[in-house]
Amino acid sequence: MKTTNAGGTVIDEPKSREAVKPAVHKATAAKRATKPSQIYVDGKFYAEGEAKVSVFDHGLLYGDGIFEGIRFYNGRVFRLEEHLERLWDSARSILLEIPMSQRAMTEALLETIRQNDLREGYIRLIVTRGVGNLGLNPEQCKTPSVIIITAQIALYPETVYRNGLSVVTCATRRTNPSALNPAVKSLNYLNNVMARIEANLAKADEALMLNDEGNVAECTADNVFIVKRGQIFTPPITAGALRGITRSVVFEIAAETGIKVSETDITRHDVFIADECFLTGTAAEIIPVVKADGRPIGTGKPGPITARMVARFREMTRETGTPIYS
Ligand code: PXG
Repeated sequence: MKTTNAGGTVIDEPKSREAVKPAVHKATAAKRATKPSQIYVDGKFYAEGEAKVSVFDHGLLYGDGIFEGIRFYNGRVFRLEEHLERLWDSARSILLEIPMSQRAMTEALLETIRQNDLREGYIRLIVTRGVGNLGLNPEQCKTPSVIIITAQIALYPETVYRNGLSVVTCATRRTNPSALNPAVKSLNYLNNVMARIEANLAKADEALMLNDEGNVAECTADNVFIVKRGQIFTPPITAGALRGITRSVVFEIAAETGIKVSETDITRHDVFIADECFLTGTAAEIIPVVKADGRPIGTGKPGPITARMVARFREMTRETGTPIYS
């Protein structure tokens, strides 16, 4: 999937086989030609060509910073509070002081969407360690930078939700939590990028990442779920998974529907013998997986529990969230 901001910048999402082409909206393309995207940098808005960070920002030099990917639907930001909570948790973990309150951040986010006149889309919220010198010591960096970028998001075509994705297990292990905890949504995504490259080389849609124990951690930008005999299983955060916001929505939908969810270690074998498998993430939403390492999962088609999750998730995204324009 690709997201394109109003000026045409493309952000690659879990990429897919050739049949999976991003939906490009013509009206959006026309608008793009006339109005460049407005990007928030430290309290001011800049046209995208003018929005810049210093080459001495430690976000660039060391990946020292944090981010969130957030979606808005139908004029409302989905799960904004949860995203901000997670951002603040990431910041605390790496001793980064976000230079504004959560309330002010909410206003900055909403104002960025308003400046871009959008009702549906994607927000990339970034907090970098800020400008320092060429040494890695963060004490050099006096003021963190806050950047907010909005993008038009192209959903996977409906066929992907109907036909599902393929995954391959990659050799690149998910970062050991004692080295860098994957629960911190940091700007250091090289671990995930290396896994993504493996998926690309294998011509798969996504990479299944294992932890040092050989258990499933997650995919490169999505949490993993399997369904077996009517129950749902997903790796615990301690297995090296991000505490995904979409993941937590799946827990809610399952509770509503009376389906049991267990956070438990999952092996590749469990994935191979699952009745269903799906991935969750802000960009991908809830997306079925029908093949793992060449083995069809279940019937080789998206299963009924996955379909139910997708349908209810879509309802929730339409009906709930922080209003942008009122
Ligand atoms: N695992 C990882 C490693 C992630 O980065 C998820 C799971 C899913 O979490 P949410 O909260 O989105 O349900 C993520 C999501 C994007 C993007 O453009 C998102 C992520 C990383 C890179 C790109 O949405 N994080």
